[in-house]
This record gives sequence, C-alpha cells and structure tokens, in this order.
Amino acid sequence: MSQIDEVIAKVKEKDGDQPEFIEAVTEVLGTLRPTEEKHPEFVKAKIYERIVEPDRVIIFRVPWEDDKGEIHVNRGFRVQFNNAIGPYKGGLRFHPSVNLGIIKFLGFEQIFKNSLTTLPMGGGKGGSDFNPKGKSDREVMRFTYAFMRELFRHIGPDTDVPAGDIGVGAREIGYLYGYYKKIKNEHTGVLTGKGLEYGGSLIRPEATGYGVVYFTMNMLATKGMDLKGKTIVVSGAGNVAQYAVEKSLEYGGKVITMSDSNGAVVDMDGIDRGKLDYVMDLKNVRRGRIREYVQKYPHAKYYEGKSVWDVIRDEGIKVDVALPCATQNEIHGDHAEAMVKNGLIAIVEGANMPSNLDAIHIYQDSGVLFGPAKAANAGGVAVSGLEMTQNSMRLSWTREEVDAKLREIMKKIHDTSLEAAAAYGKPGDYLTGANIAGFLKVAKAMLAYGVV
Ligand code: NDP
Ligand code: 2IT
Repeated sequence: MSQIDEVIAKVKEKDGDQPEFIEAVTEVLGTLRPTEEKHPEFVKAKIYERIVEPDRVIIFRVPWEDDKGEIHVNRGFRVQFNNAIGPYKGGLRFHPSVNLGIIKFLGFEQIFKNSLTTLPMGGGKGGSDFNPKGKSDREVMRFTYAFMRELFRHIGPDTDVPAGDIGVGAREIGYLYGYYKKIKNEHTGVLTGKGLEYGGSLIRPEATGYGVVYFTMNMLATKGMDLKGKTIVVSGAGNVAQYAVEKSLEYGGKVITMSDSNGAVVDMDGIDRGKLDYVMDLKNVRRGRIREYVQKYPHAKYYEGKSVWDVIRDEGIKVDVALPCATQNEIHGDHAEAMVKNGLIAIVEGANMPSNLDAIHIYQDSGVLFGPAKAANAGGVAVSGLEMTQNSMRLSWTREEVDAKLREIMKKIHDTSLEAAAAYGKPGDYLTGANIAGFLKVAKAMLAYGVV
C-alpha cells in the first residue's frame, strides 16, 4: 500500500464524521500519487500524513443578543491548517451548514490554492453556523463583534489573516475590522476585503469572479477559442457569481442563469449589463431573493427548489461553458453527464469543490476542459495577498495595476498547472497539475523545517 492510500484510509477512519473533508483529501491526495515516486524524501518524512492534520483547530462559543434582547449561541471556528509558506490565510463563512468538516475541507484546499498564487500565504479557514439571512444590520453587527471578541487573540497580520466567503462580505468585514481595531488599538492588515477607505484593495470585490473568467479565457485559448457568443451558465448570485457574470459579458458571452439557495432563474434572452445591475442591487443592497428577478423580467423563468444544474439537466438546455459559483457539491454525476452529452466545452469552478467526485470523473473521461476550484478561483485570495502587500507598504495601487497583476497571476496559475500535469504524466489534466504544483512548494518547505 502506498503512503497516500494509507493516509486516505486513516483520514476516513479518524474523521469519519467529516464527509466534505474526506472528499477533499481523497481528491487532492488521489492526484498526488505520481509525486510519491519522484520524491521518496516526502514519503520518508511522512509529508502526506502531516499535511492532512491541521496545525491547530480553534472552536469557540459566540453568544449574542438579537434586537428583542433574546440571547443566541453560535459556534465559531478557525482552522489554522498549514503555515509552511506564509501566515495562515483564508476566508470566514457564515452559513447555518457550517461545521468542523466543512471548515477543514475549505482550509485544506486553501493550502494548495494559496501556494499556487505564488504569494507567501499559508492555508486557513473559519466561520460560524450563524445565519445572516433575515437578520438586521444591528444583529449582524452584534454577532460579528461577539465572533471577533474571541477570534482576535488567534489572528494577526503576520499570524493569520481572515477574509470573506459565503455570508461574509463588505458589511461583515467592516464590523469585524472595526471591532479588532478597537480592542487591539492597532490599524494593521489583519483582514482582507476591507473597504477602500480603511486599507482595502481595488479589485478585491471583483477578483474571484474576474479571475475565474480570466482562467476560462486561458483554457479556451489552448483550443483556439474564446467566450464570444458562448452560452454560459452561472450558479449563485453572490460575490463570485456577480463578477463572473460581469466579466463574461465583457468578453461577449451570453449568460443565461443565476440562482440562490431557494431556486434558479433561466433567462434565455441573456442576463445583460442592466439585468446584472438589477441583481447586484437586489442581492447586495436590498438583500432580496433571486425569485424577484422574474417579477422585474417576466419573460425569464424561475424554478423554485431547483439548482441551476437540475434545471439544465431536466430541460435539456445546451451549455458551452459552466461556471458554478454557489457552494460545494452542487454538481453531481447526472448533472455533469447531461451537460457533457449536450456538448459542454468547459467547466470552470468559482465555488470551492462545487463538483462531487462522480462529476469530476465524468469531466475527465469526456475530455471537456475542467478548471478546478483551487486554480480557477484563486484570484480572490491572490488579490487578498496583494491587499496585504499594499498594507505593508502603506500605499495603494490603481485599479489598472491590481487588475494587471491579477491577470498575470491567473495566467501563471494556468500555465504552471498545465506544466506540472505534463511533467507528472497527466498532460491536459488541470486538476492533477494544480494539486501537484500547489503541493510541491508546501512539501519542500515542510521538509526544510525538519520534523515540526
Ligand atoms: P456569497 O455569500 O456572496 O454568495 C453565495 C451564493 O451562493 C448566494 O447566491 C447563495 O444563495 C448561494 N448559496 C450559498 N449556499 C448555498 C447552498 N447551500 N445551496 C445553494 N446555493 C447556495 O458567497 P461567495 O460568492 O463569496 O461564495 C460563493 C462560492 O465561492 C463559495 O463556494 C466560496 O467558498 C467560493 N469562493 C469565494 C471567494 C471569495 O472571494 N468570496 C474566493 C474563492 C471561492 P443565498 O443568497 O440564498 O444564500
Ligand atoms: O475560498 C477563498 O479563497 C476565499 N474565500 C478567499 C480567501 C481570502 O483570504 O481572500
């Protein structure tokens, strides 16, 4: 049995109650097999076994009061997974589904993603099972203050730098940063995704979605194609989805879907700039639901209780490019099969682990272009890294400067993934390439430190 197989078996045994973490470990380690042979020193140093064990896990109580004075208790998490190549870095997720296994899967993925960006960032993730939906601004503020009241002692600009993820956007980062600054009496780059007025970077809100589309363009270019006139399906209607749609439109694509956790909208006329502005206002300002889209644009169709992928499968809609930007495990084998049968050209992941293992096998067997999350959505954390750089230098770059760096980083991630895939015997396999390229840098750093 190879060490990788032993480690996967051990994780299944030890962390049997963490299905998402097991899925991520199986996916990543499964593609690292060619590294065992080329690097016996990793096997000897038990790097594979060490890398699946977080440096530390912090779990804490978050008590807060709602507007009526009633007390609620949520659970807070920060998983500091690996800081071999830089301070822990990764988002915070506020969603009722959050549990240790989900935060561990996200933190584990973040190690390799952050390594791929070429910037010095380790991997971490955190969050809470708090549900921001339906809460007043004041309630969100009191919750985030309570969350930071404990988190502050574990983070710092050179230790661990959180950011946003599902349910944590500009509003939440504002409250979190304001409270940290107050209790530490320090104005430092301890969080990213900050407002422009207090140390944020231009392009950070756009970075994940833009990066996904830059990555898609790089992939299509290897086949002499681009996005012009392509039919694109996007899931989600949040931060990543909105800017993936925006950039897709700039490249001449036709986007026909968006969704939220209640249902999916299909607009066969295309979601154009004006309609996207409507969605941005609906989701970011009015905090409404995507179903309202069909009240404003009655020719579109809303499917309650269905995901974008259910609708595409059930209605037999032909898709050129799929950009899942909502959440993990939204695309299953039957969804993937339906799209592939209908001529899918590329699937590029904005969300983290949106395709389950069955779906991934279908992409790989069919030969569609598959852009895995940790490569394709790395633009967000890359610009977070650039925000940290700007904070350290005490200056801010222009929109054009940051966008140029983002494009360059996405191109590098694309090329490095392809090169690693070829070097390790899997030409054209972006998943294997991204995992190996991300892993090598971290593994070599861990090796250099000895046994710690
Ligand atoms: P947002 O909270 O801004 O948006 C999330 C979107 O996905 C919303 O439309 C939400 O619907 C929908 N969604 C969330 N959970 C579910 C679910 N369980 N089922 C169906 N739909 C769901 O988050 P982001 O856009 O920031 O994050 C989206 C994905 O991208 C996540 O996987 C995240 O980890 C990943 N990501 C984010 C980065 C970032 O910089 N923000 C960077 C890299 C990856 P509703 O409004 O109903 O909640
Ligand atoms: O999954 C991710 O990469 C993020 N949510 C962004 C993390 C960050 O630190 O910007």
